[in-house]
Amino acid sequence: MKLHYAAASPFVRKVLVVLHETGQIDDVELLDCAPSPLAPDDDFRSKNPLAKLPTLERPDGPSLYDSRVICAYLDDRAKSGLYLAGNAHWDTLVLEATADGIMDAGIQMVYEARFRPEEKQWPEWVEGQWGKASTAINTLNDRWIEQLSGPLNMGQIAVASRSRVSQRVPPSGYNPAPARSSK
Ligand SMILES: N[C@@H](CCC(=O)N[C@@H](CS)C(=O)NCC(=O)O)C(=O)O
Repeated sequence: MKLHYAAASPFVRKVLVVLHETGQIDDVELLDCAPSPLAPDDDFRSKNPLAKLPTLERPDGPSLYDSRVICAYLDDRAKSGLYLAGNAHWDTLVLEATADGIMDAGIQMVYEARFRPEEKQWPEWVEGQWGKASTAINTLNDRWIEQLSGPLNMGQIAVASRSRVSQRVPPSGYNPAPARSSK
């Protein structure tokens, strides 16, 4: 398999952690990639019409894209049970979606500064993204802290993968609740 990746991408980091944790890292060739939302590469777009990382090429089927799809595929391929069963399954999915949402908000803020001309940047919109990220981080503290301990699951991997985003983006009015110990 071939993974289109960039080391700085938090979505790619999720996939890399799953590859390592499930013993599949040697099954994947890493292809360095730097997609731009303004100038997507045609060859890359033929593998993923959204031209986003991560994208996984498989020898036995069409490419997979979106980190959640790739992680679920790798979990199934290795039968590793990272998505848990019963009610815990839904908790894991919501936890992953919450962490992904924090990453999405972080990426939007990075792209606003990186790709939009300075005179067109919109501070209120950036504040709105910060609102999403900080509310979701507070929710991790308030609602999900118990799920962050115990045997490894996909929600934990997603939360761990997002942490660098919230460290990289300069906070503006960002005031999360202090982190609680997870026992
Ligand atoms: N929901 C997607 C988000 C992926 C994403 O936003 N990737 C960024 C890199 S961190 C990207 O490829 N951006 C290029 C673009 O937006 O055109 C996932 O979970 O894989």
